[in-house]
Amino acid sequence: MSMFCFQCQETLGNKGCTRIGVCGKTSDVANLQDLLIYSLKAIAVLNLKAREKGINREETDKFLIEGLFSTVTNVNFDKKFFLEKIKEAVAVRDGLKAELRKAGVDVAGLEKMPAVSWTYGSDSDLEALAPKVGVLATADEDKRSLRELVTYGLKGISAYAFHAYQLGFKDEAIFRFVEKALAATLDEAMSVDEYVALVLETGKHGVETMALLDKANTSTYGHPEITKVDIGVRNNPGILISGHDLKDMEELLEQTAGSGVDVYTHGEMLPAQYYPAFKKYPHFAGNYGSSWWLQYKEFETFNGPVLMTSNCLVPPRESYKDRVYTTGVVGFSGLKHIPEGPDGKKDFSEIIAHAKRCQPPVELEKGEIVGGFAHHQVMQLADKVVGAVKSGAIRRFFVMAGCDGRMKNREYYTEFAKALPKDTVILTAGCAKYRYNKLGLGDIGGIPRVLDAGQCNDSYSLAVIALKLKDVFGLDDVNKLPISYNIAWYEQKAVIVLLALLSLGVKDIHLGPTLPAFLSPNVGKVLVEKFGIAGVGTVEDDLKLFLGE
Ligand code: FSO
Ligand code: SF4
Repeated sequence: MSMFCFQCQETLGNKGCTRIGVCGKTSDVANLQDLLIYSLKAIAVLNLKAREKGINREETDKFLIEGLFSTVTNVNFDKKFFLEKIKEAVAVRDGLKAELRKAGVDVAGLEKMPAVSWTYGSDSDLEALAPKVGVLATADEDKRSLRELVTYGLKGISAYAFHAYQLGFKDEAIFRFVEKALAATLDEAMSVDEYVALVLETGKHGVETMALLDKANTSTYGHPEITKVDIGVRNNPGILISGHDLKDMEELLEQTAGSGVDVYTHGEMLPAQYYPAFKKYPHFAGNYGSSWWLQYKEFETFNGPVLMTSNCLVPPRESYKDRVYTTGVVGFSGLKHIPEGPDGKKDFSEIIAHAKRCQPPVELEKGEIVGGFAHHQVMQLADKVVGAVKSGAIRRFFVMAGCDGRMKNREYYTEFAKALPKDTVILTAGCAKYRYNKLGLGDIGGIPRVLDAGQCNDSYSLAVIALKLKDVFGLDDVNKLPISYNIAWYEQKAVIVLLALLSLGVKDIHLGPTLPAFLSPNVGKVLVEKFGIAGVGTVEDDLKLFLGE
């Protein structure tokens, strides 16, 4: 075994990647990611103490969330990046120790924790330590499971907090919680029950973080509105932008204006099409292709440069590698990275010049897809929706949010969507939608049968919609609504979406295509008993179960 990672749904054999990641992450990178997390935990321990002394630096908060985000699946594969980040983390950690000493705090007690006191001389010291501080360093399988569940939730929180931060939105309480929870994963005295409580608290802060990002996105770019998105191509050369960062989207649209280059969205950037602020750009073309894992084909035929603003990056093929650019926390050795300038802005001129040398994209398909059903828009249609439910025209809603992935068993979601009775509506968010958003499932009295709220973080919108419908129908429990949850997960942002739903009291969520490998049998049992979490079965059996037939 040269590594151990089981943080995503595609982990090898649903047990763990031990030699190389199914995602393409090499073992040295996997181990260095573990060492970075270990270093961030030490910063969290010290920063909590520093806060008590009134020492509170925003750079430290940002460093923590950026570091956590960089270890999310398919974000950063670059060994050099992680070596640098770990060194920076040690410097931040030691800086905090020095400040605490200066403030009269005796750090000797904290230094008894190996995470707070280890030192290194060279890169090879880092590489020697890295394999020893990962997931398996926690021997007790239940504690390991709960610590990782919290850590993955924090990675999700950090990704969303980072996007909000880019737009100038931050919340001290979220930073503080990230530190508290990270520090708790080093606490040898914490019991299993205390960790279970921490898992729920993580979900609560997940809701707050998604609410913050929702506020950041909607107050900056307006509320998403019903939009028909072209899925064909135009005649100009184009730039394809993927990932989740709307600030990058805005800057790219601004800088490409009048250049003769069109901008297309890919994967999780599709929902950018729904924001009023972006619609004013005539060169903002449609959405090209589908979800992240098909990029090996779709980046090829796009012909022009691609900008990855967050996950999911797949190790690029040689044939198009020179056209892929990364930005933000995304990284891959050999790809060009566009950094943030000292003024906080990014310069995309190299990508624009590159696009001008390229052929226009090859057409993959023709037509339109409809989206933009985030909470604000849906609430404007509330009368119609409520009327349809009361008249029986809509029998049930199915929340099918989350992720897509490359495994064959995800065909389940397409088949499930096809098999749903015609008086049901799918509420979706995240890249999971690509399994059924082009099926032409029709509408119910003008309400489309697939309502796309946006990116995976916009699962928050679906929770808001459910809570508002609960009030409209005068119910005392969100679980009494005619809504079933059949959620697909892949990486750690989906983990925080799940924990957020649990913290809102949603029960009986079905999670697939497989249950997380990081849930030990006992932790899995707690989730089943307390929240009614279940896996997925066959389409036929699940439909009967959901529809009570
Ligand atoms: Fe998908 Fe990837 Fe948004 Fe995830 S592109 S899988 S949950 O990173 O982030 O939905
Ligand atoms: Fe394996 Fe997923 Fe970890 Fe990649 S992120 S190494 S696929 S468990």
